[in-house]
Amino acid sequence: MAVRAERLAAHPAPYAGLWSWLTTVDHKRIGILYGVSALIFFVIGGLQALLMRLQLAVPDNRLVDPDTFNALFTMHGTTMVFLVIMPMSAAFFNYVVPLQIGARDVAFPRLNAFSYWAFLAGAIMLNISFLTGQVPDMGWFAYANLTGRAYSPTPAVDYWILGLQLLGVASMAAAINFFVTIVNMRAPGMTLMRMPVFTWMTLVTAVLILLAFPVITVGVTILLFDRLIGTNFFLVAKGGDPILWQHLFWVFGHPEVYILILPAMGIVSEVLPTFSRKPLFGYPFVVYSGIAIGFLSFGVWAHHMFAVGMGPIADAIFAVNTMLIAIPTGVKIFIWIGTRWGGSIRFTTAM
Ligand SMILES: [Cu+2]
Repeated sequence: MAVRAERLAAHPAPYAGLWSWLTTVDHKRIGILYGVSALIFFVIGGLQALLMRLQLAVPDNRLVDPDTFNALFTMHGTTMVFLVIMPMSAAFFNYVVPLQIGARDVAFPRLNAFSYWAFLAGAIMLNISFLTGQVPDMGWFAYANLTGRAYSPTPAVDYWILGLQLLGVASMAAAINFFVTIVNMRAPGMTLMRMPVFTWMTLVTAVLILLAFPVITVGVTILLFDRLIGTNFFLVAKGGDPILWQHLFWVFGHPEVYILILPAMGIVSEVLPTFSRKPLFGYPFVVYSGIAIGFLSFGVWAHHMFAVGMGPIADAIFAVNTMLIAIPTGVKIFIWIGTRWGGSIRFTTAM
């Protein structure tokens, strides 16, 4: 005890002040950092949306010029996906998952801090374009040829590319961290099918991030090569294929839809039983439907590309796969109804 007290005294007040927030590797504090950052970018993204709606409120409005509108549209989309919803999910992963599985922290606390700061660096890289006046304006899905040197000669697209690369590294590091944490660090006796549903959805989301984010990270990297060192991946005039970009973007972009919504579905599956004072109705179905959604989410990306002329067979397959996702999603909806059925529901603020 004496030795321990001496050691503690040698580190006076380790958890105070700004420096402690900048150097923290504590999962709850990193969760708070993610949450606060997400709310700040939510305000920025919301203001961008507000300007767009004001422009559209009356005919022949001249509030913003067309190029500014394109920039608002691009930055709003990218901000909401990467700088608001994903970090808001990360806030809950960090704060809640170690508590739910009885772990002292995530598996790699320093990597966790690295994820947050890489995320913030990517967010700053993207938004610093407002200061230089070269704001990305090619659409948040960045279709070729609009991203080529000929149509975007300024560094605007490069801010977007470098920002997304940093955000991709941050997300992949976080996904590895949470995958390892959930697989290896559960309390004794907590089998997979005893895990809380939010932890389950975090695990599925981590797998989706690990499979989807390498695609976009490689995609933006070869786009950077096209722009900076003259390769021809996406430029049709030089023998490249602009449709290749659409495939790379959407084979990431559609699983991303479920990377965004599965954590929220996990939260709903925790909140409803708590405030209905009943256990979750059909726990295994909630888990398996979440896994099914994750699996199917990789087979639907070309529903964003029906206009490019892939042919009736490909169009039909992607249309049918897209409709199939309605089944596990519907299972979840009915399970949420079943959870509330006959419960004594409390409408608190949290509910
Ligand atoms: Cu989609």
